[in-house]
Amino acid sequence: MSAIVVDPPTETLSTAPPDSLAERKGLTKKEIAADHPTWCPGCGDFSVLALYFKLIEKRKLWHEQITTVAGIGCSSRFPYFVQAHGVHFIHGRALSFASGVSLSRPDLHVFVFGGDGDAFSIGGNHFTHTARKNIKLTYVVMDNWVYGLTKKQTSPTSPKGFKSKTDLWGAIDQPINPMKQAISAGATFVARTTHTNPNHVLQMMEAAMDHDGFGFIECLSECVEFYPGAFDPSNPRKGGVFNLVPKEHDVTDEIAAYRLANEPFPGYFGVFYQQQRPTKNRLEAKVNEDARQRVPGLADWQILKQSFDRMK
Ligand SMILES: Cc1ncc(C[n+]2csc(CCOP(=O)(O)OP(=O)(O)O)c2C)c(N)n1
Ligand code: SF4
Ligand SMILES: [Mg+2]
Repeated sequence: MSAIVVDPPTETLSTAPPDSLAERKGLTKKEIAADHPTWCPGCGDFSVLALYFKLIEKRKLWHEQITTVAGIGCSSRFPYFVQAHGVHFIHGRALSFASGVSLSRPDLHVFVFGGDGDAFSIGGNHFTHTARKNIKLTYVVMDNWVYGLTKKQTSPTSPKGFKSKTDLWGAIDQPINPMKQAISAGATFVARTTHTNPNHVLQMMEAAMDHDGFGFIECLSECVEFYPGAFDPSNPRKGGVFNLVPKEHDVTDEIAAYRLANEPFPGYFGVFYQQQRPTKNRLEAKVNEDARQRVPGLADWQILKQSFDRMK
């Protein structure tokens, strides 16, 4: 049976500007910022948005080179606040939508933002499969250890004992560890940061964007309304400690990455794991190209028709 074929992705997956546009100036924050964010004053999500604007400015990304995708949640309102192509999609399905964009438009850099509930509860399944398929995109989970939008339910990252509307006497379930979850699922870039350290957030976003594959960042982002002070132990300004991943850590060592991820809160910040493995984008492009070679001269729609006819 022939493979189903879509338009041929370009060979290089790059956000570098085409030559004809090389003289164009980078976008300013004013040109990329949309509506005023509707988050509560002091919400950690403001910082992540500001650093996304900085990334776009610094790396001279233009509107037509990026897309911003999210699911549902306070953090997932993100694309509303970015003046560029983007989608506020179904709860937990941001990664499936983003995967389609990434596979069909390899010229774009796809950024996905969302919360811990969106990523690890309803979207847990999609997280696993996007990671194992190594789809080229950058996924920033703004982890506040709670469901913010729906006003304080226990999330998969809420620690035991957290009192919420769903656990009046304190959470009793073992929380998931996003770093371990990402590494074991097959993510090829796994990093951790916190909204209180802007330089570090930007550094991690740039590194994830430059990674050819699924780049995952857990960014602690405080919900000042329903979980105030959750991350104070990681904030030196609140008497906490911000420990960088030790210099001698080998990011290609999966077991060492698990060891880092196993450290008790506040743990470490930086790149835990990075590995080069072919992306689904490249593998699928090759399958499609091979299919075209087998039936030279046929348009994609004709190849598709042949495939369907054979199934009858
Ligand atoms: C199918 C479906 N189930 C439930 C909801 C209700 N809902 C909306 S956001 C959300 C949780 C959001 O939590 P999180 O992803 O952590 O984002 P935050 O608001 O904390 O940033 C839930 C349960 C929904 N919108 N759709
Ligand atoms: S409820 Fe929490 S997560 Fe949502 S905007 Fe307010 S502070 Fe941020
Ligand atoms: Mg949340």
